[in-house]
Amino acid sequence: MMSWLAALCLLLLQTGALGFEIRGESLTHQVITERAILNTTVQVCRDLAKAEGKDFTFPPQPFTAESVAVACEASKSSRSFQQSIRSIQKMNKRVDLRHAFDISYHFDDEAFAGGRDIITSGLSAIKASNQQENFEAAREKLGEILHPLQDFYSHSNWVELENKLPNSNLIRSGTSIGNIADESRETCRNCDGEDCRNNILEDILRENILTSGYFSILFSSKQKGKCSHGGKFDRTRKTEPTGGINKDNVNSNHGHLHTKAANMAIAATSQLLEDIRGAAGDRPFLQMMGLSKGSSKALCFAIDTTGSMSDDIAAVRNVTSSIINSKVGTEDEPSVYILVPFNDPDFGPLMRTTDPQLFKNAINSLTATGGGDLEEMSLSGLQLALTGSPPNSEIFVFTDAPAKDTHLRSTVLALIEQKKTVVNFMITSILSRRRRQIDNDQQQKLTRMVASDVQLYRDLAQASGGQAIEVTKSELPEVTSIITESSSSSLVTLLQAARNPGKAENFTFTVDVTIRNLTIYITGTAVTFTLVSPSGNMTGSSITASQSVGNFQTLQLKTQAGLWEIRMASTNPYTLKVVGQSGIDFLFDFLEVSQGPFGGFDVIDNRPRAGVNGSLMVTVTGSDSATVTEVTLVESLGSGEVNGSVEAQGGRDFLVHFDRIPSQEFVVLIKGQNSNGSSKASSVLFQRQSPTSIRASTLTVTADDSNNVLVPGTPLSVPFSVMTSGAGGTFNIQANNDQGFASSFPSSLILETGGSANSTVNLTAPLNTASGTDVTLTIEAEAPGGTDTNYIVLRFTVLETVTDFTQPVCQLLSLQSNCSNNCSSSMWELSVQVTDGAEGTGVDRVSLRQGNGALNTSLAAGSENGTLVSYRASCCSPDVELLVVDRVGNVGSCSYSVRETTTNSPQTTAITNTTITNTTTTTPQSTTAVTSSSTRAFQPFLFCLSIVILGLSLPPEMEMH
Ligand SMILES: *[C@@H]1O[C@H](CO)[C@@H](O)[C@H](O)[C@H]1NC(C)=O
Ligand SMILES: *[C@@H]1O[C@H](CO)[C@@H](O)[C@H](O)[C@H]1NC(C)=O
Ligand SMILES: *[C@@H]1O[C@H](CO)[C@@H](O)[C@H](O)[C@H]1NC(C)=O
Ligand SMILES: *[C@@H]1O[C@H](CO)[C@@H](O)[C@H](O)[C@H]1NC(C)=O
Ligand SMILES: [Ca+2]
Ligand SMILES: [Ca+2]
Ligand SMILES: [Ca+2]
Repeated sequence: MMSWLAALCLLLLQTGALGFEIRGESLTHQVITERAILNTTVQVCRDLAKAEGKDFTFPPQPFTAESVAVACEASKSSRSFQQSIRSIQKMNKRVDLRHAFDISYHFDDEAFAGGRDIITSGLSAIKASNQQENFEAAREKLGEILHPLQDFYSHSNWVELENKLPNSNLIRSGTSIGNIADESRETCRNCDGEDCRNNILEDILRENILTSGYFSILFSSKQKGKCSHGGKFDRTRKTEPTGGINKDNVNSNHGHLHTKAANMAIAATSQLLEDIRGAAGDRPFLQMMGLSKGSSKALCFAIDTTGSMSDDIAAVRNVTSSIINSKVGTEDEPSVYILVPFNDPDFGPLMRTTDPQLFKNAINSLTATGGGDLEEMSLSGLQLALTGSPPNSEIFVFTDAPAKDTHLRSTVLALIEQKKTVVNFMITSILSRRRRQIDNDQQQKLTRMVASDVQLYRDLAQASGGQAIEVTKSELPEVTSIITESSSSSLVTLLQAARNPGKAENFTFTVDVTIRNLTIYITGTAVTFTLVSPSGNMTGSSITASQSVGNFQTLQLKTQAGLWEIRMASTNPYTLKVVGQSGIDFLFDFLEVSQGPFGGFDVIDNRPRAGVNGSLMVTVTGSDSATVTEVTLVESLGSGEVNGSVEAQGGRDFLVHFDRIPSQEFVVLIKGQNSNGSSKASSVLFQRQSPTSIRASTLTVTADDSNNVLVPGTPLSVPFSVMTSGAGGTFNIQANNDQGFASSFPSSLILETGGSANSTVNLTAPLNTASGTDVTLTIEAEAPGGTDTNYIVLRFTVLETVTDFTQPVCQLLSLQSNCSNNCSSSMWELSVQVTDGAEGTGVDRVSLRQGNGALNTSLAAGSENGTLVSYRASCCSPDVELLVVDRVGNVGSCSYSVRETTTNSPQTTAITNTTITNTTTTTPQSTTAVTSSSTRAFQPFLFCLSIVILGLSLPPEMEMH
């Protein structure tokens, strides 16, 4: 399949421009998305500050992720905020690659109902995910639905109709989107170039009729009399009426309206975000954005709860208490606490909370029982911890037993790479195991975990940049300090290497002035080394504290900026890791030339291609002035390295090209400068390294996850394909999901050399699965001989079909006020009944959007779904806005006010006019039938073919496709 045609196609597409840029005056989907997120986030933080009686200072315009995080008192989570924005942008951009020909995703061809359906059903999934705190799933879906929402303003004539506000019914099902042109209604006249400004027919404009441009990259035919999208990709632009109406960039047919359309798209995006915020609540909304008050880090434990583990569990209790006691309320407080118990045959469920006390209780209620034979379900537990924790987390696995579920090895590796999460194993000797009734045979085996069992944990730890710490149960409390240290929000890795077998080697690393608490971790037995500080001091005087327990050594160093050296002299296997605390770190993603019609680059979500050239996007976090000067791919287990060429992309993004992606596993090492002043002398050299080891592959695994919603009880078929650029043969296939849902898939596929094969995974969620449940499916393909694997990680949201699209309504029962001129000495109060209607899902939450009085809610007696709300406030706070949310996240709002009007004479307190406003947001109700969109999906190579045959040249990327 990967024929000369595909190769030619790739070549052609390489002329496409890069995706992440801001071009000239035109605004991309990326910029529109970021601006709206920053804008809405600032509002949320301001409202929260206000509610807490704190001052709030708006950051200077234009906002940046950094400045907004600071304003939100969440400077420690600026990295995860940035990463969240990036992931939303990535999914937005991906719509142009995955759904290039689905008119509904772009509001082309007057596909208004289909477009709105994508937005509203996506919105339901986002709200359900947020309710279950599955924020990653929520972000991905958000990116996907923002694309059509934003395209509406570029591709329809909403702006030409001189609307001043976004179309808020695009986010509400069952409402009227507008007066949509009939299929037979002509909407445009011929135009060319400049005169396209006025190509929409006058009667369309006069009668306020909604239309959008027709678009096709393959066919020139379109509905008679209809406007085209226009632009070089659109073949319908040459069919009468010629020309187009898109506002994708300033040079488009309606480019003069580009800025207006883009600003409207920003406002519409803000509106949608506001709706999500209303349904989720302010704190959960910020969590979805990756912002938390304290650290951005999760505290995550996967704990073996089988019989022999009671000592270990006691140690976990201790460390948990000490972290919670010392960090709650500080900026190092974990953003979320995660616990996954595992046993045999059971594992899970995952427990996730932001409440430290609940977490303590959960750990306190763990008991050590059962487990049967020696091996336990450690990898199943770890899998759940990996999928359930935020990206870039650090997980601690406590066990004293080998894994029973070793078939999950490559799944766990895939998840480690994909989430860039660090996994540490705390392995306790099982010498003291007595509690089980076991036969003699097993008793023999129970002396100690054999080396090969431990090696699996060592390999996983090493690949993730973590440690496999092996100690006795009595030593365990001594090594738990590593948990406290690594839960510090600003932990960065300077250097990391593993050697097996060990070999004498000298490692150097640069320590910059921003680094605090420089620490070296070494694992291995009888590892000897010499440390040389920048001032030339040998081991000794630069070490402020050291500890050695089991196979694990910790050295705390006197932090001194400059070049350090550690000379390892050992021939025993070892791992070496140098960490510190600093605000400056980086994010990275491998890129590939996009297979979509618009060229550019797409982010690679799995292993990059081995042995060929490749590109990497690096983003510096925690500093607005840092630049990257050097990026190197360093083999994790050897000393080979590949240097890249670095191109600044503006902002904090750097694009790096490599002639060759190493075939051995490697880490990403960046070096750069942070100028914290104007003079060169004050610029600081720094180095950072990715903890995660990356593997490249000659296999490619792709899957069609365009339907990423699972209806309980209904099997979902997920098509996937496997390609190899190497030798053919029988490729083993595995598909594992973290929820243990039923699935079926072929155990192997046969590929020819350089060939590909397609198949499907069928996945079914049990009937009783809660809406918003997240399931992560990992599909892996293994080359013959097991030498090479690649994978794809897919996320699905379980969602019961939503039938409730209306928000709860308020009914004013009473309003009393005795407000006088001296407002501070008088009060007013009101009583409201909130209901969600007979067909509704019921009132879930009532909260204050505006007003600082006291709110009380109680279930109304005898009334179905009703909630009684009473509100009492000082007359100095005469307005109140209630936010009323139902169980599926439809958000309504009700405003009331007692305002003094027309009292000019200060003495006449008796004659006060009080206006009582009772506004409930209502939505026009109409029963527009929502029909599914017509899809014109083609294989990428097919439209490449058409480009070749038609001899189209590829223009630079459009801003809003
Ligand atoms: C910013 O957000 C607020 C509310 O979240 C919205 O009213 C306003 O229109 C947004 N500003 C822009 C420029 O979109
Ligand atoms: C827990 O900590 C307390 C004191 O902090 C100590 O006395 C106790 O031995 C510890 N227990 C374990 C199992 O680490
Ligand atoms: C490490 O450095 C020391 C001192 O410069 C040198 O004597 C030694 O040969 C080096 N070791 C290796 C393996 O390069
Ligand atoms: C560095 O470590 C010490 C002791 O481990 C701790 O007291 C201190 O708070 C740490 N410093 C920072 C900046 O976290
Ligand atoms: Ca056990
Ligand atoms: Ca067992
Ligand atoms: Ca409802």
